Amino acid sequence: MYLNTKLPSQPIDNLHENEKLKATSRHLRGNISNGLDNPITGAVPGDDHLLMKFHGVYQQDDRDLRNERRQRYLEKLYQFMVRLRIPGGVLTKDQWHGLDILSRRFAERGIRITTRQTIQFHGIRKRKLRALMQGIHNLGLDTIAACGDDNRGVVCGANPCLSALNKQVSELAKETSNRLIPKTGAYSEIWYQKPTVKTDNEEPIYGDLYLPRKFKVGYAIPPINDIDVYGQDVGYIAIIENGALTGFNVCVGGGMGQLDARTDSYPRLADLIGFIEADKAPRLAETIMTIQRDFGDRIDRHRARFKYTLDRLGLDWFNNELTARFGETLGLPRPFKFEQNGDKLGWHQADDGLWHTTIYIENGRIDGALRDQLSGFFQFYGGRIRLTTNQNLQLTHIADYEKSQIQSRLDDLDLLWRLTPHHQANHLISCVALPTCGLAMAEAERYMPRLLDLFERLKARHGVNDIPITIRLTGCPNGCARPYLGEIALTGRAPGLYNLYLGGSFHGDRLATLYASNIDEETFSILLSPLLEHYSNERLTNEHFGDFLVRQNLLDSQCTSVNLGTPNV
Ligand code: SRM
Ligand code: SF4
Repeated sequence: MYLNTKLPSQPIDNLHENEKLKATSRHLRGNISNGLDNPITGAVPGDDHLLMKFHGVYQQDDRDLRNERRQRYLEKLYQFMVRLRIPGGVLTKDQWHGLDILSRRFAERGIRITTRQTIQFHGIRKRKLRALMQGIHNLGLDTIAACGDDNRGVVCGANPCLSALNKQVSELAKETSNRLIPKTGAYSEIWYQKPTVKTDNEEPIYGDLYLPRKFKVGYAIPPINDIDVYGQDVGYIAIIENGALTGFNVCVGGGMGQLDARTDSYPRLADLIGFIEADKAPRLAETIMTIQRDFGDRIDRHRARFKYTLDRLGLDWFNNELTARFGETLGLPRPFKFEQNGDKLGWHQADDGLWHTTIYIENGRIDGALRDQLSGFFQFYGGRIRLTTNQNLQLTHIADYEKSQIQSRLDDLDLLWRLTPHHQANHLISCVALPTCGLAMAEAERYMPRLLDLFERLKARHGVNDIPITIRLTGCPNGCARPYLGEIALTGRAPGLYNLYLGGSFHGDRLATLYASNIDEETFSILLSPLLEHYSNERLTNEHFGDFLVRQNLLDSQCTSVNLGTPNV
């Protein structure tokens, strides 16, 4: 039976297999420890890889090598991806230095900044996992709940112009994350090999079944919607009155993931439901999460996200349930304005009098020469660091007297151009996809430089090269680069083929529409060219591309489709 929910009781046998696994896992212990010590295979036997996600660890294999290994009768090249929990993306310089060393010692493909402003290491071998996890622990960091059916990393806008405010809000993000992480002793038992005493109330919030599915909370600081607040399960929009934070507008039920094969799966924009005072935000997030815990679908995992719970039970029902559980009604939403969802580049002197700037990192991937350049830079750097949800690295809290030194140092290391790359680069994000992501159907990160080049040439041909347009690229419809909030998006269908979405807004408050299916690169250019031409000739002053397409009614699907064949990735 359900152990911690108010749903009509369901026998556990009726629920999805993952629910049974969680229920019998002894709070995420499973047999993970033994699996790590098993030298026969590079994988973790049985279903324990599913439990390891809650610990921030994903079992993967190198998909580039699958065929070759199959032909040689070898098991897949199993390896692990480790995702850190870094609420608000805030790191010290020493932590960065430590992560750099760990990446060199344990990971392949360096450091990867994610679209939820944390760091992933790819390509870790099983026998090295514990040492890596202990290394992360020694830096004062952890990986708990970075994946799994729990509250994931809590994100916070990295608006460089509002640094004092950012400090306040990112502390709330941290408080929210700490409050909502699983409390099981399994994490330190398995990774640090420290015995813990298992109590009856080991998971006071989650209970034995944890959540039906992942859950995401984010704090945005207007006018920048870098976190894509309408794509979060719970999105908070900071309300600043007379220069001070008064609280947050509250949005619920956003989400990107969809399956092309299921018409009852879809991306959803969050609904704005009210206003809450700042200090109450973490508790409100917990209350909303418990509603999802108790009413989310535990039978059909594809319909288990909070957005479907809301659509199934209705916003009125939800608001009543929230008031009953939270003990008070939310206030009316307050005015705010978003201007963009890309990062704000260049140097900015913020409300704390200090300087902040963003280093553009293509795809968030820091490897090879770039990793060495950054290592050199950080040996000298005295300020602080923030990761952004656009996969960039922010240098923060730099005093006046340090700024020119930093500028020269960045110049010496050939990093200076990264503070103001070409407009378009800052508005294109892509997910990891191949070779590590098990769900990828097409390339994303590795294809992104070519797409950027192609798109910049297209824009130049139509004389709109100086106008930023958001593009999102993903290797499948799951939406890890939040494609459906881009003005243009390509989501992978098969090698070299993508679905094309158009018409999201520049600041991420309108969903893009499916415009063409299964298109290749050439068709992308053919379809985009006339639209860019129209845009070039007929746009209003300061009108963004997505808004133009909507105003001109140019979003009727082209229904272009090519024969898919059998994907061979
Ligand atoms: Fe994601 C699954 C990578 C942000 C929606 N995502 C995955 C997995 C773990 C594949 C898997 O389950 O086997 C990918 C690992 C690839 C790899 O090799 O590293 C993966 N997701 C990523 C990252 C690294 C993309 C990136 O390039 O930065 C992002 C890590 C975020 C983090 O630090 O926590 C990442 N994923 C997102 C986002 C964006 C966000 O949260 O702001 C979304 C859309 C928002 C949402 O959740 O609705 C997202 N990822 C998904 C989904 C679809 C979920 C759904 O509702 O259906 C999956 C598939 C799943 O969970 O079944 C998925
Ligand atoms: Fe993998 Fe798809 Fe997410 Fe890209 S969008 S990382 S291909 S799950």
